[in-house]
Formats: sequence, structure tokens, C-alpha cells
Amino acid sequence: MTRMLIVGPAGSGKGTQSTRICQALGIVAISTGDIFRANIKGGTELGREAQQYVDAGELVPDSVTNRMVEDRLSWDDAASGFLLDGYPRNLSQVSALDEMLERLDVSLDVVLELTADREELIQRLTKRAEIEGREDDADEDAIRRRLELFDTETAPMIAEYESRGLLRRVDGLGDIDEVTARIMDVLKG
Ligand code: B4P
Repeated sequence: MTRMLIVGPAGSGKGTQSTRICQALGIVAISTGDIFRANIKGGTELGREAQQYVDAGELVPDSVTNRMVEDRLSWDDAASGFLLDGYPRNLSQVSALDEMLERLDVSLDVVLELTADREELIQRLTKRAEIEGREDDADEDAIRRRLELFDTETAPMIAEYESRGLLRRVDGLGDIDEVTARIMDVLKG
């Protein structure tokens, strides 16, 4: 059973690789971004709360996000392992997750960081905007804001997991299969 996080800037391949990792390990992928997008599409109350932030590339308020993750972690399918994609995204979410895991009496096995340079990230997001039409990918200001927030909010939380000895860094450049192979090597090791 594996309980893990995948972290990295927008466009680093988190969502793409999560699906593959979860298939290989037989665990469930929980993506905060996907949950927000599904709720926005479905017009739920959570979607209405999140939409303005997601569209602008801002972080959805911690109180909303933490509540949503705690609820999702209580589902039966998460009892046999999970991969959290896109959460936590700042130090305050790390504290909230620590408390959730303590209540569940479980701990994290590994935190996987995907790296890629800014030019590649922007290229990937721009391409996805053409293919999938995600609002936050189509807006240059929103992309810039997401990358900025990664540096100011998310990088310190990654440093926290590094200090706990949980972090494994994987180069996210190259084609999707190559990156998956690198990740699988790291997870086996
Ligand atoms: P996310 O859904 O997490 O969006 P993301 O950072 O862009 O990652 P995603 O997983 O979609 O993309 P990936 O890198 O796989 O968040 C969206 C928004 O939700 C946030 O801005 C925020 O508003 C909100 N949110 C989410 N979590 C939150 C939290 N914890 N707290 C507060 N707010 C939160 O892939 C990008 C593209 O690259 C894809 O098109 C893919 O095909 C391509 N790609 C991947 N790997 C590639 C490779 N090796 N080569 C070429 N292309 C590749």
C-alpha cells in the first residue's frame, strides 16, 4: 500500500503521470484541480466557491480546499492507498494534511517532485489550451500567476517535505513514457 504526493509546477506532468502511477500501484488518484473543475462544470456550491480562483490561477482558499480533501480521504477507496495530486500547495495545507493523516492514523511514504524549466511549462500549457480549452491555460496572466504562486507558496512546502526526508525529485523533461520510467525507478528504489 502506498500513500504519496505528487508535486510540481503547472504543466510539469502531475496529472499525466498520476494516472499512470496509480494504474501501476493500484491506488486512487485524488486531484484537487480535477475535483474543482468537475464541480465548476456541475455548477455545485463548491464549484461556485472555487471558480473565480481557478480561472484566475489563484489558490482556492485553504478552508475550502482542506475540507474537500478531508472528505475525499474518508472514502473507502482511499483506505488502500492514494496519490494526492496538487495538494498540499502551501505550508498551511501541509499542517492541515498532517492533522488529517493523524486522525486516520496513517503516514506518507513518499513525495514525488516533477521538475521542468519555465519555457517548457509554458509551451505545454499553451498546447493544452488549444486541445482541451481549459480557461486557466488559455489566459496568459493566469498561467503566469500559477507559476508565480508555485515559487512563493509551493516551493517552501516542498522544502518542508525535503527536510522530513520524504522528497524524491524526478526530471519531468522528455517524453511522457520516459518520465514514467524514471518515476517507476525512483519508486522501486
Ligand atoms: P491543477 O489541476 O493542479 O493544475 P496544473 O498545476 O496545471 O496541473 P495538471 O495536473 O493539470 O497539469 P500537468 O502538469 O499534468 O490546478 C488547477 C487550479 O486548481 C489551480 O490553479 C488552483 O486554482 C486550483 N487548485 C488545485 N489544487 C489546489 C490546492 N491544493 N489549493 C488551492 N487551489 C488549488 O500537465 C500539463 C500539460 O502538459 C498536459 O497537457 C500534458 O499532456 C502535458 N505534458 C505532461 N507531461 C508531458 C511531457 N513529458 N511532455 C510533453 N507534454 C507533457
